[in-house]
Amino acid sequence: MKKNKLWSMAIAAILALSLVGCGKEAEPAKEDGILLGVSQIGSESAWRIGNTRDIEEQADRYGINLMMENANQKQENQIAAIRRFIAYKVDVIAFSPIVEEGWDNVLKEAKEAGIPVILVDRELKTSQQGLTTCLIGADFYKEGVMAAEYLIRKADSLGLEHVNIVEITGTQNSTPMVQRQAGFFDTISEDSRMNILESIDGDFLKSRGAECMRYLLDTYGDTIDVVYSHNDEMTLGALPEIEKADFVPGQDIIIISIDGGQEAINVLKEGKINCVVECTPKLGKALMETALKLKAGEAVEPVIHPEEEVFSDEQDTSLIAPRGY
Ligand code: GYE
Repeated sequence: MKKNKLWSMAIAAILALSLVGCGKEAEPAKEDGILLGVSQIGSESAWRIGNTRDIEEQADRYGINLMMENANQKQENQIAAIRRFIAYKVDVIAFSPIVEEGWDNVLKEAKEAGIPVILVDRELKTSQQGLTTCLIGADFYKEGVMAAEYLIRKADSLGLEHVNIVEITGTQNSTPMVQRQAGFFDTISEDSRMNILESIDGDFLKSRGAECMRYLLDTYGDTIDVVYSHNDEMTLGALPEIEKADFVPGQDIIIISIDGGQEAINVLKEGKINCVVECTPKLGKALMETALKLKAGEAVEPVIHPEEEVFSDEQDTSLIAPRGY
């Protein structure tokens, strides 16, 4: 990072500190002088943008000074950001690892510098224990299970005898990709009607969702009964391709998505998506509370999973409250 950027952040931090206490009384109590470095993956989805906004809002509420960097979907940018946080001597580091492997060196550097690291949203694998303190994020395995359980109920209600599924997955080797697939596969493997035609990497991106869907339609045509997509963005990319191929999404093909952003919920209400498993991006409050505890030297919960639900055509979708992301 350029020096002048560091200086402007330092000035912003000082300004933020001097403003604490001047404004209207806010709850929770604002803490003095905590600096939290957050490396965000990128801006690939409404989920991610909502997550970034929530972290910024909650840092503000708690009076925590935030250094937030966007890695534009690149692991090397995340590693470089964490190194800058260490050089800057932040109190706590938080990040959402884009993939699970490849973090050992930078995490050892944080440990040597005595800076605790919180995992937000996604997990990682390390060669030694104790390089991170805790995980604040969704139970992705359970999301996969909930998606499959919906499909089994849907197949029952339609009286289907054989169900051909295509899966558009999130970023290879990312925790939500691995666990959403595992939860779904483990659950459908108990139902002999279920058959996976192909799983294909859509990288959590809308453009890739469209490309994958074009390929899947070209390859499997009208044998596709179900699209299981690991996030709303890829689903929203796939739907127009299904329509262009003269199929009616939600009727000819059962569509199952994950995240529950407003745009996907609107499409669920129109009937073109059948089921959306919620994954909340609102992890900021738990993140701030955990960062404060770590700074105070207190013990923290090793895993915090938010509660999540399923939205589907089994319910009155007009009652779904605005989602906020
Ligand atoms: O589902 C997807 C995002 O890690 C839970 O990443 C997150 C996933 C989310 O880009 O939309």
